[in-house]
Amino acid sequence: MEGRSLILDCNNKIGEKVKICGWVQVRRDHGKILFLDVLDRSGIIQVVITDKQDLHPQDVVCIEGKVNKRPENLVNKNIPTGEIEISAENIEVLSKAEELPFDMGGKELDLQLPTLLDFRSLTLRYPKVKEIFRVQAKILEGFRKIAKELDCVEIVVPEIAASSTEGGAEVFKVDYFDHKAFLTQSPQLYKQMLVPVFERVFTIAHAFRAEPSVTTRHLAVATQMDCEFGFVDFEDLLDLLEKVGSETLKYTQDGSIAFGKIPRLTLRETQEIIFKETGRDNRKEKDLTPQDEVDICNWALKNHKSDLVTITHFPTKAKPFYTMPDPKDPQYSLSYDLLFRGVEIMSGSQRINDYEQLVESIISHGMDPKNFEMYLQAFKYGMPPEGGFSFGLERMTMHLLGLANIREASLFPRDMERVDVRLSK
Ligand code: AMO
Repeated sequence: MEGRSLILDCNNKIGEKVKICGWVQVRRDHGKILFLDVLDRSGIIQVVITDKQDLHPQDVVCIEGKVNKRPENLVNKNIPTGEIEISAENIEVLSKAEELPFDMGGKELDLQLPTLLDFRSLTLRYPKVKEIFRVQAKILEGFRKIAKELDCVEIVVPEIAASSTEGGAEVFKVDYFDHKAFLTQSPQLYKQMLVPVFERVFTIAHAFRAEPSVTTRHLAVATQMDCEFGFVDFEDLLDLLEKVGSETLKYTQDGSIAFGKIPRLTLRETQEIIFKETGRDNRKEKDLTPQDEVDICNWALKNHKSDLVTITHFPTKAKPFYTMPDPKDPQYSLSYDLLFRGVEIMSGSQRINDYEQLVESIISHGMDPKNFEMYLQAFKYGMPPEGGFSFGLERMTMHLLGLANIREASLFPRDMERVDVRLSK
């Protein structure tokens, strides 16, 4: 728009004439004077209008006017433009908005989750909702930055595959011309195939999970931030995952995160601590329960001043086929999870890189090696020791911001009950 100033830049234009463009956020009528809060990508500003105007929230406007200093007693310390306002001289309406289904002018958007999601293209505009996704963008940026610093090449991988990757029933089938195919449950197989190509790769990919249950921490489509490294051993992988996890979180510049040295515990050690601390005896379970995850994170924060804790050595049987059993005790595997503030945000492992062993593992997991033909090629023709991990973007966002439900951390969440609109409608 010709001559447009960004709202935040008006701070440097006191006394000048400007043209701002944005959305009407709030309308306040005070007798003959009308106050508007107008919002653009840089910020929000108060506009003073002295003639009659038919303007409503979410109308798109361009306003020309003079930037004035506000009287001392009317300064709003809560916003960066709180010391100024614009007295409108000319108003152009670029787009009229229909009457809103709910009030978006308050300090909080007081809506139940289903309504928040039913009106997603509207509610995402609300500053506090929008802020979630600015933070999410930072997480993505931070992850990319550290992955590149670690010499990983960014790859883009397919989302339709001939076989399921993580095993289990949680896989979406798709009609692929005259054939059946699957939506990838993770970029796993492809990132591994690319290790002999680049040694180190990373990708940000969708994970399609036909999760049959409705929980506050599962989506049917999640975003995974994956790395895979060649020529690494288990200790290297632990160092790498902790580095990627903490650097990604640091990049958000959220001052509330505790970055003490990250404790590393085996699953059994973790369960032992939980037994001692709480009396709950899960020492024979093959995974941590949600409450275990909360308890061990509280323990790590209290004893190590760390919001992160690494758990290793999950039972081999409970892990996907590509996971390397621990040569010292093959019942357990060279696998790890990273927990953050009470939830698993990352999972990964050292991989089986021997072709014969991998074929055996596929069979012992009840799958057919024929369905993994191209994947197995990579191992037939020279695969170094390798491993990697995957961070869940929405889980990280959720627990960084203390959101109650993972759906709030996904722009357009998919679950059993919703594909944009409610399926039961
Ligand atoms: P896993 O299945 O543990 O491992 O997934 C890795 C991370 O992705 C996130 N995540 C999810 N987030 C929301 N909803 C879901 N349904 C969901 N599923 C997964 C979690 C989880 O920690 N291929 C392996 C990783 C590897 O070994 O490199 C994998 O997908 O944050």
